[in-house]
Amino acid sequence: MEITKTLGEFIIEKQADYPDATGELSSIFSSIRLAAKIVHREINKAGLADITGAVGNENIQGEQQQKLDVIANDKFKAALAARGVVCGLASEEEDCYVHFDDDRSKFGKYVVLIDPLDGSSNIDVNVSVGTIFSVYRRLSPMGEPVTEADFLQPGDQQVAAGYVIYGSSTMLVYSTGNGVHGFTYDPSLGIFCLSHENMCYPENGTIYSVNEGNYVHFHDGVKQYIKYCQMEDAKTNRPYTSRYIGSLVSDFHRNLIKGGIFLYPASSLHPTGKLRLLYECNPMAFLAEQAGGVAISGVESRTLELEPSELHQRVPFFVGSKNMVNKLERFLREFT
Ligand code: AHM
Ligand code: MG
Repeated sequence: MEITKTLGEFIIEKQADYPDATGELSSIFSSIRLAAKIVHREINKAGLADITGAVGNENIQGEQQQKLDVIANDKFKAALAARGVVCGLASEEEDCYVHFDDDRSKFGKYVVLIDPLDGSSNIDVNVSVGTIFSVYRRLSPMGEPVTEADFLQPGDQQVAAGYVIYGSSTMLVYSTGNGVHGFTYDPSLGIFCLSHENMCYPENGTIYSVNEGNYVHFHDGVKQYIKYCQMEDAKTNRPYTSRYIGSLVSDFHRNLIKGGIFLYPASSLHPTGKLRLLYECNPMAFLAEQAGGVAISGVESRTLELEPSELHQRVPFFVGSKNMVNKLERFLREFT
């Protein structure tokens, strides 16, 4: 790959578009970039070091914490705390939000929400996982402790969002509300290089991604849409291809590049859906919309406009190519 620009250079270049920028957001990206490199290193030796498997604890949502979940959470938290630019953090792996109260951090104007290692049940079987992050401006006065309200903001208030995919190569993909850009990590140089500038969701696609094992538990609208995907029709390139990794970042990343739809509906198993609004759905919805895609949580329910009620809230989530999500919405409207 020819190296055009590094992530650091790209961010500095973009910062020049905002004359009032103080560099705090750039520092947040530096922290995330550093932690991502460390997590990349840890994941790559996961089979050798004794870091796969469960810790033996359950997190707040009753799920087994994997060792790498805990490692990733610690690394991102430490990297963000060290630069003193973030006043608080909420993580899928922490029961409550964290307030950084050293002299520099407490005057930081941003909070970060993070899913440090999404899809972590895939680590033991060598399947791609990811980190998802989002950044908001704090609402509480600077210098004061952060409050829960700083984190319970609707997704359309995000200042930045992104993910790191630890796949066949490691990539960092982010948006600050001005398009979506992807950077591939070169481990031999230790730098992220611009590889996917201005990523755009194809308007149509032929991939649908859903845990079809749960089919019997889905509502009728989703069932009918899945049947539609499987029906033969040359004009619309159906039947579509079914692809489901079970790792949101990987499923999202593939569909963003190739065109497709990802579904994690509510069901009798997960009455409010499984994915977390703050750590998973909102950042992905922000990226999807920035790339020209659509993200909804139901009929006429744009995910980014949902008012969060609690830190670990779960919602149904449908995201992908514009025409595919719009079609799904028509099924949801008609059959539920
Ligand atoms: P996690 O954050 O505990 O890893 O769970 C989220 C993951 C997503 O990455 C993925 O889309 C989903 O759970 C898969 O769930 P399921 O196994 O029910 O299909
Ligand atoms: Mg997750």
